[in-house]
Amino acid sequence: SQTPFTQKLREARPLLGTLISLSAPEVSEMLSLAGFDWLFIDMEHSTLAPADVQRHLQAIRGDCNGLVRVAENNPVLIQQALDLGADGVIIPAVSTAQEARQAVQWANYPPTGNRSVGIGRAQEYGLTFADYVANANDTVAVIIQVEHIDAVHNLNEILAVPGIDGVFIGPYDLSGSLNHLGDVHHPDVQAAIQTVKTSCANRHVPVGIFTRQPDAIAAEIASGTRFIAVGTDASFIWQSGKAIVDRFRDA
Ligand code: 3PY
Repeated sequence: SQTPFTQKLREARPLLGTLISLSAPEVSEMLSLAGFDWLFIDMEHSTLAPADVQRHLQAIRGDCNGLVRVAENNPVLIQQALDLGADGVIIPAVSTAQEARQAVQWANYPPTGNRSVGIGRAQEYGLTFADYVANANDTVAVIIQVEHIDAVHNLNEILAVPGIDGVFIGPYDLSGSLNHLGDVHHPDVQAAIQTVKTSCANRHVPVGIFTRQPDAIAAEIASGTRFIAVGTDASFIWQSGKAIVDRFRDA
């Protein structure tokens, strides 16, 4: 079984992941075999249904964590992703302390929270129910996404909410909220990102980020980013295919 993502976040090693958007479980099997530390399985912007996500989680090999981004901050979606056996949930667009508190509550069993009790893959269909319930509040990662300028303004209150295991910056939505949609290198967007990184560092909250650029990984690690999602499964396929087609055309 995998080292809990919450434990990996406490260690010093930076964690490299990528976005999973395609439904074939072989995609997660291949990328975990390739050595990614974690996979960002996306239910917000993909066709992935719960059964697809479960197959991805079942296909992961080695010490790679499967984290599921739910479609929205919602108790049913969070408990469902966790019952499928996700090592953690990524909650999109958390912009207030109240929203952060709700996410933490919905992802944790009583008495910490009010996650509903189910018997699914996470509990080995009931075989290890008691063990899972006893440990889930410690092992399940609750990652909130900071991806709106309102969240940056409310960050100190958000980070004061107990039970947040990490903050994942969404540069693209953040750029949209600053009226620079897609221009993640715009100084306003970069300044907001730096504010988030500094506040998280001050509070010892691990920070993660999405980037489309493999060249950006070294600088992210140097600046203290603890978990990085680089590119998407789909982008790996079309970029490799297009590079071959372009070489053929140029030949
Ligand atoms: C964003 O950049 O907005 C994202 O959510 C990417 O994960």
